[in-house]
Parts: sequence; C-alpha cells; structure tokens
Amino acid sequence: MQKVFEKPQALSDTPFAYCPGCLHSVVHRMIAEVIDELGVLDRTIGICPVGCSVFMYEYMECDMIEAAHGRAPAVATGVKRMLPDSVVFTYQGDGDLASIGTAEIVHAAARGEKISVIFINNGTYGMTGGQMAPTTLIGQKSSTCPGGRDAAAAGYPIRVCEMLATLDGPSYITRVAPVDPVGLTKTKMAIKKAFRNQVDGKGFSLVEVLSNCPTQWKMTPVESLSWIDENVVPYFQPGVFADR
Ligand SMILES: Cc1ncc(C[n+]2csc(CCOP(=O)(O)OP(=O)(O)O)c2C)c(N)n1
Ligand code: SF4
Repeated sequence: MQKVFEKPQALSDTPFAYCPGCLHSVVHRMIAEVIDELGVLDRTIGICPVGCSVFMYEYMECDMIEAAHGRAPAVATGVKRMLPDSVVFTYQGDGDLASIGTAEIVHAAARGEKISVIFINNGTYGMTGGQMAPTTLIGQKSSTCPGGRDAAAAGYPIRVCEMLATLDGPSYITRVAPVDPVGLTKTKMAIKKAFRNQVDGKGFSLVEVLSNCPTQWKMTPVESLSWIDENVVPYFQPGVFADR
C-alpha cells in the first residue's frame, strides 16, 4: 500500500510530553517538515529554549544545543558565525525571548544575524505556573495578576514583531495565528520561508506564532484557539512586518 502520510525524518520517535492541545508539538512538527523539505537535516542546528519546550532536543533528529534562559540568539550567533554553512534556528517562548532575553533578540536582529527564530507567544510562562509574561494582554488573568493585567502596574504587552521591524537588520519578520486550517498553512509557509532565507544566505528571520497554553489558561484546547482568535489576534495582528 502506498504511504501517503508519515512522520518527518527530522522528528525523533520520542512521544511529545506537552499537554493535550498545546501548539508546541504542532510547531515542532512543522519545523521538522520544513527541515525535511529543504533537505538540510545534516546541517541544521537548533538552540533549545528554557520553558515548556526545554526538551525539544528529545524530539528533533538534528543537532540541538541547550541555552540558558533567553540566551538562544547569542548561542545561535556563535554557532552560525563559526559554521556559516549550517542552518541555525532558535525556538523561544515569550517568557524566554521577550522578557529575560530581550537584549539578545534585539541585538541579534539589529546585527542581522543569519539565523531563523521561531517565537512562541502564548501570553504566559507556561512551565513555571502561568505567571504574567510581557505579552499577557491587558485584563488577561494569570497566576501573578489574578484580577487581570493592569497597565498602570504592569505596563502594556510588547509587540515584538513591530518593535524589531523598526531595525534595519532583519530580513523577514512575520506573525501567524495557527488557529484554523488557513492559519496553520500560513504558519508552515512562514517557517519554511524563515529557513529558506537562511539557506539562500539572507539575514535574520523571525516568525512569531500566536500560541496557546490550555493548561495555564484553564481552557479546553478548542476554547484556547477561539480565545486566540477573538482576543489575541486583535492586539497582535498577524502579517508581514519586514521582507527584505
Ligand atoms: C535564569 C532563569 N530564570 C528563571 C528560570 C525559570 N523559568 C523556567 S521556564 C520560565 C518561563 C518560560 O516561559 P516561556 O518562555 O513563555 O515558555 P512556555 O513555558 O510558556 O512554553 C522561567 C521563568 C530559569 N530557568 N532560568
Ligand atoms: S503548560 Fe502550557 S505551554 Fe506548557 S505544555 Fe502545557 S499547554 Fe503547553
């Protein structure tokens, strides 16, 4: 019988340990598919995050390096500069990239480092108990703002794509919302473009994925996708912010 659907080669046999309905596993699979489709498994090096996907190295067949919280762009910079023919990606949550790692991502983008960044914005620190993140919406509840985020006390959510797009360094910056079939297709296309840019020798590429955390949001997986569509998308509008 002809095989019409199979696990990407870049994905290991280790079953995902993420909560049911969490988009981390979906995005991992898309990255693996892209690595397969571009034929770059033997020269891809991923930089693992701190956060729920800290064990990404268990799920990928490419080389993976673990970086300290927020420091993935700095590690990726070193790897890419030493091995310019490698394909280097970071995978970072909002607690990782937009909080403790803000300096690293801003300067890597400003330098136009030839790396691909996959930024998972789920509006919370999923791994550590659902605390407020820099991307938590105004009024959104978390374990550290049970009454909802108050701008007077905690400021406003950071729009990373718009901020980085003011810099001249980045080649490609986009935000996607994989909450329905169209959004899933666009997410895969964006990840593929971010990787292909690197294969083509272009500079810094970042894909912000509007993601979920059904466990800490205390929602079913389906409710969490609707919540993204109705509440997150209006503030963090999907689109292409730089394509040079
Ligand atoms: C230097 C340092 N500070 C704090 C922590 C604790 N810590 C682990 S994961 C995490 C937040 C991760 O949130 P995010 O990046 O949004 O990923 P998610 O778990 O939501 O996927 C924090 C603060 C740590 N590991 N290292
Ligand atoms: S805690 Fe949230 S981000 Fe972490 S695996 Fe579970 S659903 Fe995903």
